[in-house]
Amino acid sequence: MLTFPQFKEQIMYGGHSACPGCGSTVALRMVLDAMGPNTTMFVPASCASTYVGFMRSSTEVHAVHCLYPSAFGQAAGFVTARRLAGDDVEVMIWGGDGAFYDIGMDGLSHVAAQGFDIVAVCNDNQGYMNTGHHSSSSTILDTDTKLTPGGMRTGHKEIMDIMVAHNITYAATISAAYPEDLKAKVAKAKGLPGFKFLHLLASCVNWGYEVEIGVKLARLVVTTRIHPLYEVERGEYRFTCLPPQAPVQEYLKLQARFRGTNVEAFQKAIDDRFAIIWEKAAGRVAPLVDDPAGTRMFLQQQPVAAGA
Ligand SMILES: Cc1ncc(C[n+]2csc(CCOP(=O)(O)OP(=O)(O)O)c2C)c(N)n1
Ligand code: SF4
Repeated sequence: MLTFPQFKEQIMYGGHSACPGCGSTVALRMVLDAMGPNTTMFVPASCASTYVGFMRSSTEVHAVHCLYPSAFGQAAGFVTARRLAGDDVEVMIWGGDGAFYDIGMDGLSHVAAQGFDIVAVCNDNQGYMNTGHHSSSSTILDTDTKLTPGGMRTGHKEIMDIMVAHNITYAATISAAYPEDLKAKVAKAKGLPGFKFLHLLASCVNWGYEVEIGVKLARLVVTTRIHPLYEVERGEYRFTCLPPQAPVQEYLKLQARFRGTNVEAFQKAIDDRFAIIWEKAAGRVAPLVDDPAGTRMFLQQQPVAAGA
């Protein structure tokens, strides 16, 4: 039998069926390690349905494979029943942007508003990837997909804002390139009561990049501020990691999906969006871990944030 000793202490095994260069599986391994062995994971239809697996599982923990619209309700029913039975169990949802932004959003809204004790992770790769890269309502401006040849003309939904508007306990953005920040947020979410939402932006080879650079792209989404790392606890926004800013072109040029992008307009859209989040956070920066990403350097460059 094949074994993968380098992963034997971890909840997710090697040898799963994701594409080489997949950013989601790198993140899932870290998320599961922080969630712990008592976790039951609900997986709406997505690439995870295959790489988590059903005939042969790639995880130590139980995974329940669900229809898109029912995943959130199934998780809510499960956590309620198990807690009533006095069981020590953590419930997590690992779904794509298809489930969170589009097809499952009604169920998501209901369980979030009702405050079920669930850690819901949106594994967002900005498109329906398992079926070959079709746009979803998380697909970012200008992206060339099979449904948007020549580039997406509209902006994406702001899922963090939508979830925060549900008055949930905790919401945070995460990236696989910042493992300490990611694990601290998962641990925090797990320890809080009620509904917790984590927004992962995960690289997918359908974006048209060289397979070696999945994690590099996960770092660039943060440094370019396309996916800034922040958290919202009971309505209060704060950045947890703010590396010095990189130009968006550093990110765009590595992916075929942005072939036709107007770089200047894209940069402006990203800067405008970041300014809105910055304003909501009122300049608050509170790293959860010891500054692995140069946040202090950023603060030195931005006197407005110092002491905020
Ligand atoms: C209601 C419904 N519509 C369509 C499908 C077919 N389908 C299976 S996986 C998938 C793509 C999933 O995309 P996403 O949720 O973004 O996750 P990803 O595969 O990108 O991780 C689709 C469209 C389905 N299973 N159920
Ligand atoms: S299609 Fe994308 S999300 Fe799916 S396994 Fe491959 S790299 Fe990962």
